[in-house]
Amino acid sequence: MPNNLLLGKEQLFSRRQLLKLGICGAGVAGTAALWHTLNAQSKSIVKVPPLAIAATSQTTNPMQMLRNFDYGVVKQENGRTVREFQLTAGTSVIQLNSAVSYNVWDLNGRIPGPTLRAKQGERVRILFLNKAGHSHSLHFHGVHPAEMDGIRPVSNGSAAIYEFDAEPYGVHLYHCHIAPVTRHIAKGLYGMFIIDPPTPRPPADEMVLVMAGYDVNDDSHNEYYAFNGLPHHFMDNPIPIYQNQLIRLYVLNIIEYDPAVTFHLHANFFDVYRSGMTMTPSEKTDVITMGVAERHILEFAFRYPGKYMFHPHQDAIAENGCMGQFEVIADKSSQPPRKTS
Ligand SMILES: [Cu+2]
Repeated sequence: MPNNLLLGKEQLFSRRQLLKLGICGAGVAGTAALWHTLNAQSKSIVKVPPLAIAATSQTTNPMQMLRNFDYGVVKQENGRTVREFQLTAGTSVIQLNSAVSYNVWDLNGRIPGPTLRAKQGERVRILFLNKAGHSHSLHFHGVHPAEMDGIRPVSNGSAAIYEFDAEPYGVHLYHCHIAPVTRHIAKGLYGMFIIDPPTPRPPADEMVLVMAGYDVNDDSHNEYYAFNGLPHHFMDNPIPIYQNQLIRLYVLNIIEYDPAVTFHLHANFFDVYRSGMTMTPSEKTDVITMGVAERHILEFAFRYPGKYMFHPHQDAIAENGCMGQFEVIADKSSQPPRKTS
């Protein structure tokens, strides 16, 4: 078990260090490669409409982040699959609307941070480099030893390595855990961490929706809210999906300052897989309450073409940016999925 080793950035990202860590090697083999192949095959039978990604800042591009998963670099070490990720904290300015810009902390130049994805039982290694000006850290939800808990500050210009086994499967998250934690999270240092189950879930059009808030005047209240980083983006740019296609939403509520929000889907009901930690749904509903850091898998298919909204049912939160819509495209050849009929 390596320590939570603090390294200078030159050391961490020098070729020698990368070689030592094995990043430069190829080494993708065995079950991990097979898992990728099977994933690719199952995705090929999922109907995903062509996506027009609107030009926004690199830091906040909700549509691009929607179906974007970071599988890291896979290799074999001592007979085990190790999945390595690199996360760099930085600073940037985002444009919340035509009049309001906001200074944020980002991870790999984006808010939310990358959606990291591993398979249960793999070894996960995260190389964290802090270039964001203040001390930060990465705390992962899941099961791991105390020294990997990510509460130790990583000073500006320094790096740390977090390493642990990916368990249990589910929809988890990671975030900075440096005080005041509320502020460090609200300024952008968070992302989703998906651990896939040993037996893959059925093929679906998979998407990530992260609900977050922005306190732009430092009064400990949010003035703006967003899905995937940018207020109102999915209202102005509806998410295209196909009629009768199974949709799998990975939804995270990381809205600080508000104790809880709901997630509501118009004209439909969804199956709930609480924390993504079951293979069978626990309930079917059209509105679910989510406390801070709660996250679930929600599955549904739309029977009828058209535009359908989704948003927290606290309307003030929705009206201040946490609101979007699906555009269901007619597909006469499709049949309703068995589970939503
Ligand atoms: Cu921080």
